[in-house]
Amino acid sequence: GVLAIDHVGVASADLNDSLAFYRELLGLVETHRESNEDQQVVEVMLAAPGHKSSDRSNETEPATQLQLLAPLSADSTVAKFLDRSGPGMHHLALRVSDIQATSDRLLARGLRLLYPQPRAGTAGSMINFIHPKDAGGVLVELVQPARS
Ligand code: MC0
Repeated sequence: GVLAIDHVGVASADLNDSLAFYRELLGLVETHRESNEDQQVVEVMLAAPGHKSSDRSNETEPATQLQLLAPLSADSTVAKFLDRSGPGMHHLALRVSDIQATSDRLLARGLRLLYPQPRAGTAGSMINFIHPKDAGGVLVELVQPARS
């Protein structure tokens, strides 16, 4: 099932501007940065100070994070989103314990997932997406974290 709200993805046309806002002005802490060639994005993860979001050693789930997304190419999904909608909220990611089991349950209900099999997400995670038209207008990402 769903363990937590993993992150909220925000599409950014300029990572430096977004970091000036969220990191410098608001004091969020950068926890991770990665280029994902498959998704054609650069992503920066930010957490509230005091949360060690990469620490999975304790019992509690890591904090919900903010994921800034900037396109790596003009034909990427995030570039297309920026062209159409401008910068802003892009997706809601739910952390699941078993992405295959959750996917099977959704597919059995007739919902569309974007990929036939999970793909590589941030920090070794496995990800898939529910089509926004089957999720009340929200692009919902399913993310199964890498085992620690
Ligand atoms: C498009 N639509 C959205 C949307 N993007 N609705 C809500 N949120 C979004 N982000 C709407 C469009 O406005 C349109 O509605 C309808 O969905 C279908 O649009 P389309 O033109 O057929 O499709 P596209 O080409 O815009 O693609 C949308 C789609 C695409 C969701 C399929 O963005 C996609 O494949 N996304 C999954 C991959 C992704 O987003 N990667 C970046 C994050 P109307 O009403 O106009 O018909 S990668 C990531 O997050 C990784 C690093 C991680 O977390 O680990």
